[in-house]
Amino acid sequence: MTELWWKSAVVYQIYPRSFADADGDGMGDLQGIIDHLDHLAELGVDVIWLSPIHKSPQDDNGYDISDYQDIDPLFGDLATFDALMKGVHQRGMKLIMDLVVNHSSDEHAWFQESRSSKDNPKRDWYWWRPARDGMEPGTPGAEPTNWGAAFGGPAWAYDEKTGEYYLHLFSPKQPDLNWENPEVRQAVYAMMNWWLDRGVDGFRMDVINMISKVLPLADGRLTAGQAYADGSAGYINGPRNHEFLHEMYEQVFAGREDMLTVGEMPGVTVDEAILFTDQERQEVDMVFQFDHVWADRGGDPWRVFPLQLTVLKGIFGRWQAGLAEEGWNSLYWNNHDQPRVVSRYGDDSPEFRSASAKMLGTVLHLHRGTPYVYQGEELGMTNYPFRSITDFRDIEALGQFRQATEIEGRAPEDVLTVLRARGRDNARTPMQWDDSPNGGFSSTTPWLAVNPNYREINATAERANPDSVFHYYRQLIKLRHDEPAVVDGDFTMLLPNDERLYAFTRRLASTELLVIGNFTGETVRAEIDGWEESELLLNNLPEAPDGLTMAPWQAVVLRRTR
Ligand code: TEU
Repeated sequence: MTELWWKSAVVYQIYPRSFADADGDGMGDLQGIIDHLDHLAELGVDVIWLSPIHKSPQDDNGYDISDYQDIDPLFGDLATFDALMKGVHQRGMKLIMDLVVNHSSDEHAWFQESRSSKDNPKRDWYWWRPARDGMEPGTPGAEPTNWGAAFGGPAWAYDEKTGEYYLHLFSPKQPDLNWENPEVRQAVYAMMNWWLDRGVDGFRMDVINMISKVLPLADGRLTAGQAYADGSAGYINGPRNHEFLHEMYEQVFAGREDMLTVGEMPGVTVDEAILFTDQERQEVDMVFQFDHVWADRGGDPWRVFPLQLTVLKGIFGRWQAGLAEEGWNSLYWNNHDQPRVVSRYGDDSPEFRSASAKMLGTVLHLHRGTPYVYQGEELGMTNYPFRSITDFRDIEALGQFRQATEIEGRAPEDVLTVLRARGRDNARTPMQWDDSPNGGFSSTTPWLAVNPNYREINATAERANPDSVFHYYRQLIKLRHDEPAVVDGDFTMLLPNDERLYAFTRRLASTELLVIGNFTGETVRAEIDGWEESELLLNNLPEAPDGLTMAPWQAVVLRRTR
């Protein structure tokens, strides 16, 4: 059982740029993290995942790496990294790194060589292709395929030096590595072993279900009104994805103990996830799926639909059932790419912010799987009140805004409405530590504005208040550590057609837990029998519940034995 320690663990994600600025340049850094390790130890989390801190031109805030084996000077150096790792381990926690190897930065030495000439030995380390047959290289529409890039524009950049295009599924400064080439894979595995030998405990693998492309690369389907095609059929879960991850396991993780690997996989299906996470197949321990964070977007990327609770329950129900026997779920509401969940699926008004943040935490953490807490979630941090596009810093928001308004002709105000609700900068505003200027994040103006609500919502205030979101998250994390049914119990969804209440049971041997969360601002009675004699383990409101009648945004966890 020792290799499955992560089933009872809770992971905390740090976005270093926005966590804590120790050197006063407006940007978070490694020393800032060291200074706040006790906050995380007190919260009780088991693992810290660091978003990229490697050397990078910061085109996509570090998801564009120019040296995989060095620290960006913005964040510190390797000595400070080692000190951080030591501090984490001393507190009984583990540290996992981000692994961004679907693509590198265009400033990485590998790409510099690759682009230098057609016969360079590293030419084939990236995806180079000539212009479309019969078209003038470098002219609109001459790209080798019609795919769009995630941050706007085509997925191919023309390079005059050699007269060919290179593939970039994200920004032009993030060329895709060619995993078909065994030298690329060996270089990646060597780099991973170097970090593990240094003492890190595993990896979160960025878009790792995009590393295998379908050959030959071919046009995708064009949708009316969109400038570029969705090429995802050509790169999501390609034919060699499982093979590559198993090879990585053999060359990096085999023989190492107590590692944690989690693959970020946009568009992954339940059936695929079972294969990726079945321990016997030796690929990864768990995946990040996206269904529940895409539940409010429908088919049109430029519309926001109100959440339908039955849809959300359908999604979680399928994932819980699908990975019940083989494989394992990860559980998250938030990360550095998602808006703040209390603003998205809860109610961030002063009246209900705290209750709804706790309710959302309860429902998530009581599922079967490993929960992830994103920095500030434990404080109930909210979305930012963006006024205009100039308030955004994210390459995705800026790129998509440009494409939607300038090329696709959408109304700027409509596009802004969606970016306000869903933009990634909502998650990236600086951590709110106290009520001093800049929220205690930095002594100077931060790279991205602090949410003006930092005077009310901050770590110091949360820690001082026993009824806070912070102390409630401590209880949730402790419950996972103490109650085996939270970790290993089976899962049964109740009231699947109810649009207001989220309810389920977890059962392990003679212990059964009942979890109910009210997703509305109204009082709702749960029609569930047989829990009169149960014990109340958790309740997110100061008042005791009235039987199974749930007050606005109330959540309870009950336990019975039979
Ligand atoms: O994100 C992958 C991804 O699919 C994103 O495009 C995400 O779905 C989208 O931004 C949501 O709006 C990973 C990283 O988490 C992200 O920060 C990087 O920008 C991206 O890969 C490229 O490395």
